[in-house]
Amino acid sequence: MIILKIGGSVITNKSQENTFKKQTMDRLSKEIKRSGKKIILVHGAGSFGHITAKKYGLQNGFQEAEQIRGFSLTHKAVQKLNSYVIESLYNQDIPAISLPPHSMLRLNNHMLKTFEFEIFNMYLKRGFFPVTFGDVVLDDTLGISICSGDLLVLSLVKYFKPEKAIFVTDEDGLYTKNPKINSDAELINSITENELENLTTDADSHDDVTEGMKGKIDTIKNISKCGIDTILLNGNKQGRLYNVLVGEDDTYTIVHGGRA
Ligand code: IP8
Repeated sequence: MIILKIGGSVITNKSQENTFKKQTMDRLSKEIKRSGKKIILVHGAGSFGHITAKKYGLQNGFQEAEQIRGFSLTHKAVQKLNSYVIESLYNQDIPAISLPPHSMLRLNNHMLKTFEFEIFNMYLKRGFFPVTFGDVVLDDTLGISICSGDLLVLSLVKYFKPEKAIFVTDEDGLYTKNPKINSDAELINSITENELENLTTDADSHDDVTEGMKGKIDTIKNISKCGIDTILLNGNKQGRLYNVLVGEDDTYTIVHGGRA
């Protein structure tokens, strides 16, 4: 089984609120279908969640009554994006089922407290294609908070020990420097968890409330510590997701899981 995250930067236009990149998602759905792989899919929020979450300061926990409205509005937005993703999968005859985090997990000071992992297992066993996503959630200390897709991936990896974790992003993989602002940045084809420690990242957060690239590297380090390989690939390039799903060669970065 594979844990697959499709980043919000791939399936939404991050600079324009609530814009879904349907063509890109439809192509990725086809590549998923063609691979025939058993997958748990996680997707990010992109411009359907981050802008409202930031406006209402949801990442900092409950501070004022107006945030309750912000929480609902943010959930409504990410749920809408999720419905578009699910529809795209259905159109490829993939039996997608939506598992919204707000109703099945709780955080405690941004860290995972409870998560009904077994529901994923039960749906998988019955032949469904579980889909979850970055969402607003309850937090025992902060009252309310955000659960990023990356935290979901890490938690699912720890529980399910999949054959690999895949991050579909809008870059070819990991670079020696942030490629969006450094023209001499070089793509890293293969790297170990130890070597990741030395990788510096310039912030590239757009309006992310969930830390952007720095957070992603921390997540990948933790996935590696579980002994699982992580692959980062460019979802805007046709066929790359399919090739990685079925284990064929292409352009990407592989982060080798450290065998403890
Ligand atoms: O896009 C963030 O999830 P991410 C979720 O995976 C919200 O970081 C609600 C902003």
